[in-house]
Amino acid sequence: MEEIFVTRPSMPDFEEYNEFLKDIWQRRWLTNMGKYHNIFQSELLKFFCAENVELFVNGHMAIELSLQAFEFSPGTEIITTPFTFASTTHAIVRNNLTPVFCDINPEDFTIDVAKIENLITEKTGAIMPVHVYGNICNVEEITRIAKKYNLKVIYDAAHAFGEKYKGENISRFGDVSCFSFHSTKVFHSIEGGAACFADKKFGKKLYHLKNFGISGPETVDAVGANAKMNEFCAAMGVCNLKHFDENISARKKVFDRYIENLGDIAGLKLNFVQKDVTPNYAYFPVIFDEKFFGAARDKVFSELAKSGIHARKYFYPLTNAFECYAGKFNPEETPTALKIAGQVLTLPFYPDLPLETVDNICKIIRDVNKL
Ligand code: T4K
Repeated sequence: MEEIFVTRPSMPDFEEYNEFLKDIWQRRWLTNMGKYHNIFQSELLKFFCAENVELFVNGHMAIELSLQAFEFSPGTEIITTPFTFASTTHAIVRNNLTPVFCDINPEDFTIDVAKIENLITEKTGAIMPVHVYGNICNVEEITRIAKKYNLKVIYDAAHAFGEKYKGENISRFGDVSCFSFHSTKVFHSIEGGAACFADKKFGKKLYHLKNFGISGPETVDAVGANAKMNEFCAAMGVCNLKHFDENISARKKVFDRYIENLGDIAGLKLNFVQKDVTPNYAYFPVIFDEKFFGAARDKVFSELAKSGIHARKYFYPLTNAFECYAGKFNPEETPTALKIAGQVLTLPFYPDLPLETVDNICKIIRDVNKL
């Protein structure tokens, strides 16, 4: 039985990547801001239409070090959502800051902007919303709130690579937007990440923080980490960037096929393209409402697994229900997120997923109630 996973990395031609490898081999410059790091950075600058881009070893470190670079005092409250990957919440906690969980809206699962202002206290320092599944947050309202209360905005844009809102690249919103280039993402550099931001001084801090806080041969002026992107990853990024558009077109075909197959089934909520957004078709989440569909999410999950189809429960459990945070947060305070986390399944979704496999996955879903 062929195993089908939730995603599968897109690969450039081996020969294409090999050309970069030959050069790296010969030059023996493997990491620490080398030739391909710098080429990748300048290509991304154009791609993102960003004022500044800093590369990282992964998306998590882009978020964690961005938070550190703002130099919030310990215990500063960061308003965020629990319907996300571990990274978002961990980045806050690892900076000795306090996550304050705002609920999500049931339409696109991003932060419920109507609930943000009630959570603001004198300890609030920032809002950290997540463009979850590539669904874009209400950036206009978030900007308005942040201005009114003088808060920073740090977007977890791990899923939003290449997207635009009203024609403007999504990297340009907030004080900083952090992207993931992990192998499982729409665009990858094996492992990798980037932060996009306007403030050059902030960028200088980020650069130091990703290299141990070293600012000169004899000067270490911050307690930094090692979060540099190596040359092999940067070269993969340069290669894959050339194929991004064709990748998105292929994803759209898979997306359309899912919609065709599942669009008319009662009790299923699909993730449609948002108004004014140029999408990247990053994930294919489906919400199973047991009452109307007739079967629970977990039943669908296990029926698919019997056929070797490994859908994932992104994002269950909520981060505010993680064992490592037991007793600290209460998931009941984010009831919509709690409900959605119990109903969601992200289906296999990648550019070269055969359309017949999509049909087969959808048939299993449709037939779940007959079993
Ligand atoms: N913020 C958000 C909202 C995020 O979703 C993430 C990461 C981050 C921040 C942090 O960004 P990074 O620091 O990771 O750059 C995966 C990814 O590892 C993670 O990047 C991603 N979010 C998350 C949503 O998904 P897992 O634990 O589910 O990965 P794993 O190993 O189970 O892989 C999923 C499936 O992909 C596998 O079943 C098979 C397939 N796969 C995976 C890899 C690694 C392959 O076919 N080939 C591969 O090389 O987290």
